[in-house]
Amino acid sequence: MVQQGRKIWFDGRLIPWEEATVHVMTHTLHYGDGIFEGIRCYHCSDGSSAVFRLQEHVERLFNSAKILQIEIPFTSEEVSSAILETLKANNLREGYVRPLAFTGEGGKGVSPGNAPVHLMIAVWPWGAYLGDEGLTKGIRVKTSSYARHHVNVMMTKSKICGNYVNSVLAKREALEDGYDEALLLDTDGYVAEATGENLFMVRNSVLTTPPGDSILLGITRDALITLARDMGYEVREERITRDAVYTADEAFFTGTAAEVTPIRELDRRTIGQGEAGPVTKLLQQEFFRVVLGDNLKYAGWLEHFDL
Ligand code: PPE
Repeated sequence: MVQQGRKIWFDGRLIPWEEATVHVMTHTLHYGDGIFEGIRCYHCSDGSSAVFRLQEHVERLFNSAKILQIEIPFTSEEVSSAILETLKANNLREGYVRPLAFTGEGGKGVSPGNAPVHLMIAVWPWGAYLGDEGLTKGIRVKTSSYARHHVNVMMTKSKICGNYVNSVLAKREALEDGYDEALLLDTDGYVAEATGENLFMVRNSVLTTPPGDSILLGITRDALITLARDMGYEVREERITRDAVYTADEAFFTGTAAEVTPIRELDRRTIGQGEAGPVTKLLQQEFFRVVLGDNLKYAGWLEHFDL
């Protein structure tokens, strides 16, 4: 259970957390036709707070809605200010932001018909997604028995609620088998992504990450590609096989929730030295400098606000 916030923004109004409820006939509850975002806000070194890449997340929210063909009844400017308003109303200096648009009551059967589209924004404190130890020492990963969606089965560029049943199945399997996270292959058998993270591997100081075919184009992935290139590393977007990861020098996951999490083992093969590798550590360090406002080169990625 998440540590709950105080207020939730629901269709334009801030209401108490406990009162933000929906009817059981909510269309999205039955068919999964909603879309969401995951955003982090950090307590910066200068004492202010900042949302990381707010504009890109809001843009992806609207693109997700476009792909699913639902109309968010607010403008992107309204959504951005509502996010900041919700953080302030909850007095949250650092934590996670979850905007979710969903179809309500009205449609019968699969078609949402004229069901209204609702939008809610919840925020809560959220520490290291894969554990503090995972963030420093690395996590153990298993290739999933479930494949990631084929590009014509689900729209993988959209954060559609229903897409995540695949993630729930894979995560449950990995945890029950004693691992921290699942790695999903695409339907051609190449490495796609994890249940909520993108993958990078490092070999001879060159970074490789799967191309944007059947994955969610992560905003953290994009940040890491930019940071790594600016630091002088070569970054390739290329298909990767699971055995290439087994023999990589280093591997790590990226995601809003997972931030930059080293992978120390995949399918009982130790990756590199079985700990966070030197390139991973450097990039992780740089990532945290950026989100905490300590690297002004990327100041444009931070939307500062004061409580
Ligand atoms: N792939 C998937 C499938 C995914 O869900 C995420 C985010 C990413 C890649 C990384 O994208 P980005 O956050 O833009 O770097 N996963 C979100 C959901 C986590 C959850 O448990 O819910 C997140 O990290 O917020």
